Amino acid sequence: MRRSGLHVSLTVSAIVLVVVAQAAYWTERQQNPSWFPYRQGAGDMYMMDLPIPTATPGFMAGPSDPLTGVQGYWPTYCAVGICANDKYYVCGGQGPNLALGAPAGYAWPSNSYGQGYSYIRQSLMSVYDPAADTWTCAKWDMTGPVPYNYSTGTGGVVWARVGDGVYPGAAQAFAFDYDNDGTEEIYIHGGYPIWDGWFTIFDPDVNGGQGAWSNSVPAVNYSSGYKAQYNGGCVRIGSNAYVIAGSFWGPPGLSSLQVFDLAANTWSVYEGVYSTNLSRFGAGVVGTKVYLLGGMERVGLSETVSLRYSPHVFMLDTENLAAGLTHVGILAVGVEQPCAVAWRGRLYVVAGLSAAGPTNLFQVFNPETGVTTVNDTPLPINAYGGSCAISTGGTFFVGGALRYTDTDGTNYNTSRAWTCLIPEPGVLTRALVLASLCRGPRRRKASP
Ligand SMILES: [Ca+2]
Ligand SMILES: [Ca+2]
Repeated sequence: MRRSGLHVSLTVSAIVLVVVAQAAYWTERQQNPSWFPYRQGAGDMYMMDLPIPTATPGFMAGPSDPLTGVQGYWPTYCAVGICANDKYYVCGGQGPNLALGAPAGYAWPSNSYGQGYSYIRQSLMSVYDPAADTWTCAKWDMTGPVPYNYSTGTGGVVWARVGDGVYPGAAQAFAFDYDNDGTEEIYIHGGYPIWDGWFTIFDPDVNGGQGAWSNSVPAVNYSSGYKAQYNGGCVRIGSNAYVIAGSFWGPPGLSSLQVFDLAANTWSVYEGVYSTNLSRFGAGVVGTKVYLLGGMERVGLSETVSLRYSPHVFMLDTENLAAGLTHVGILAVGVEQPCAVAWRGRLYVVAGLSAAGPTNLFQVFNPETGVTTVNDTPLPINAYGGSCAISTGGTFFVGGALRYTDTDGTNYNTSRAWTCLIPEPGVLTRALVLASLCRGPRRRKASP
């Protein structure tokens, strides 16, 4: 029998929590200017000879407007997000391209070499300073951070290598002070199409503060010959990096694993840690356990998709690698390419592509119970493929690069970015109410 007094008390508490959450939970930050290291002109192979378009009409009116601008603004998605050195780094990703559809009124141009905007692999390097609310971004003239995966052409002109750039997804990077100089290096594993499966490493405090890139030794081949990875997971525990699942990683149809010893610069290979290949999931670490949340599941040599928008949560116990991946729970709503982080024993999963389209859900998975709850604090837009990271103090960064579907049905990349403070476990959460979970896409107001 329910006691009416208790019932009233709980209801009032819930209302108060909702009001607090909705009023001040997500703070929108400056948008990532996402300068892309192309220069207008036609004098060099691969140089863009058309204005850089953007997939977010109306955002950057003026010099960087896609119809009148000359260079620069280039929102991506599936880029990595890393918190390090009190900054938030956003790197790589997919730029706007033909395969993803064109916004109404825009057509994707390509350069006179038949390359460029129709390409699915582009890269960027942007650094956000949360204290100043400012970004610095890679540029073709090399006045910003050194671009990721760049080439230098005639006259020292810099651009991303056509066909390079990566979309590793948000779950394939971490920070680690490798040389113990007090500055964390950024490690990005694999990405498409880095077939050697190595780590690309950014050391931010060299080269006059513009940083420099290097590579680890390549990964070790699996029996299939594969050793690259994208849309997979990569986390660090101590001085070991665990690189797991994803596409083009290990024998087809299986989830495999490699462990990279950061100190010894050596790889260890574990084939077939799960009978299905997982990709497009979120990943996080609690203690010595790695969690993979949501994503896509594939089986067999042909990599047949067996499950889109997986609700499954898998766990890898790094103290018992032989046990492989264990199914430990489900999400409230299955999503691919969510923004996922771990903090103080919980896994936080924001947004993602669900069967009903992009969501703004804020799901919280408790590995102690295997139960997922949903915060009453949705991201302000429905999105997926977003960069994300969490600071040591519990500030959750989402965006700077992400994708959403607008009310016209078009997919847009956007560089909008938000932060929130992760709530303590058990606070600001409520039981799952299915009817209210998936909200329809919203049209974002054009910026003035
Ligand atoms: Ca360092
Ligand atoms: Ca350094």
